[in-house]
Amino acid sequence: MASVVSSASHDAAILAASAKHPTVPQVYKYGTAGFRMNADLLDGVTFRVGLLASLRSRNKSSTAIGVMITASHNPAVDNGVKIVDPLGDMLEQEWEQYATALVNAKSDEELVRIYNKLATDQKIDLTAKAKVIYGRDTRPSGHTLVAALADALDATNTQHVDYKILTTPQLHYLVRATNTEGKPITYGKVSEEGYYEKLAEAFVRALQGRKIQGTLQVDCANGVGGPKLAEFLKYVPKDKVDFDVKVVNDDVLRPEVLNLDCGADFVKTKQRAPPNPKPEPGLRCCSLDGDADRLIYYWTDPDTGFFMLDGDRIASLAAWFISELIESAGLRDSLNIGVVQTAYANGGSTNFITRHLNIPVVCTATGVKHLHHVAQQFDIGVYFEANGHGTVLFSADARKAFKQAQPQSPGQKDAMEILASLADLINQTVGDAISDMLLVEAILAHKNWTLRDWAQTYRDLPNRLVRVEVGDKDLFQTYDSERRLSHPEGAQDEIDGAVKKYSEARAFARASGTENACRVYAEAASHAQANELADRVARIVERYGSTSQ
Ligand code: 16G
Ligand code: MG
Repeated sequence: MASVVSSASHDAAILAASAKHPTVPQVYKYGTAGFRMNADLLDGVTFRVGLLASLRSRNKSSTAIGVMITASHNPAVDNGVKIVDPLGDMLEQEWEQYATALVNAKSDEELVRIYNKLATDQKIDLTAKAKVIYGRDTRPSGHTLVAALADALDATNTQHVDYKILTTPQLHYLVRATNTEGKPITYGKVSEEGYYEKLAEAFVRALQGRKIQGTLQVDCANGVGGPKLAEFLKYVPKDKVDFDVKVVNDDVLRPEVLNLDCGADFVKTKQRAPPNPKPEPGLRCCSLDGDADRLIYYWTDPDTGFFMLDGDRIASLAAWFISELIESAGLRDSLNIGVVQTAYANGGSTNFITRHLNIPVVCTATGVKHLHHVAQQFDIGVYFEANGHGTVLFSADARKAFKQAQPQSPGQKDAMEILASLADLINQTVGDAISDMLLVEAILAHKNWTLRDWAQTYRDLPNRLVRVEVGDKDLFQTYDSERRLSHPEGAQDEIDGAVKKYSEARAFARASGTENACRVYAEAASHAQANELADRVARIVERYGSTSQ
């Protein structure tokens, strides 16, 4: 009750600003990637996200909160808005429902009521300082959405900084850098330039003079990754590193070509290289997605066609390289390492990591936030989704050990120095395609490997992913990290029955978190078996999806 007077003016300011940013009536949900939909629906949504971000900042001792405007790999007409917490990770899950409640308020008055109730329930002092920083991808709709966000921040007396066009991981970096500025352990300079400097410097250290073999062709999905990668490359010292990068699909002037027949999502879901420009056979290639937080490698071959190295392959490579370094550094007994995957991870990768590398694998539900939190429980937590989103997290103990342990031999010293450089090179807040790409390039250089050498480390099990239309996807409820269905009753028994008919087989069905459909994944010893199993399970899902309506 202390701030009745100021809260009255606060209410009036929000009401006035909100009147300029109405929402289109429909049910909104803060999903795995925040709010994401056709950009025409997002003006009022973004305004309300701004209100929540200011509350979140006040709830978190006035630390800076991030807001990213992007729809990643979605078509150009879509956009999205999501909130970044003070350490650069995704918004705490409990707050997702508050975002959903604010955005679904049916009138400006109800909006103000929900806003104030949230402040009271969370004991938030609305007169405390608040700070929000934000960025957007290259979508033209980002302009007006940013203006809606700024209106909410002004109405709530929130200090704000517009970083304009950024990759999603750059915004995450800036949030953490802002909140650690002046602290004993800082994350980096609070600027886009600081991000490039940190990465370039760590890349040089990680390479330890090793040569990068041949050209790397990077498809940037005609998104924000193009200009940002070009900018980053200016920071790589030519006298120290010969990094020959050919940037393609970097047209950000024609918005309609964003993610069109190119980018990491295209390559992963279509299982082929982007048609333009056609990669030269044998050339080392990779693709980023529209906001540069996913990475997929591949090459084409006149005889064998196309070979893809996805998030599972990157996780295996990183876990292998880092665990070897931990061994060489003599830190095996003091630091634990683990890999986090989702049910979509190819069984071939899981077997390789657990049986060959002897590294534990934990499976979580789909969505980066789930993987991130589990990875934080290890000293070194490697997490990747098969779609190419992921990173490696290093605990404070691990960083200390890399810097302070006394090396007993030149080999140990080298290993510790590489580990320390990787902890700077790899984005600690979220999956970052540019940073992950530098990690892969550094590992390949150390091992003197081509993509073919990397691909030979294990064999993927043939697999198939199918999208199944159902009346109501929410009928499908899962447990065991989305690997089994608890509802509709009976469906899981039938899936189990189907799986038993095939060798080395596994299958699961889950409701999508981003669209009204179910997804079915199946893998088995041969392509024919995987396809057949996927079809059978899809039919089971279809049947349960329609009879239960
Ligand atoms: C979102 C998630 C991604 C996940 C995908 C699954 C984040 C930032 N993004 O794009 O990690 O793989 O959803 O989509 O968490 P689905 O639920 O439709 O299969
Ligand atoms: Mg993305």
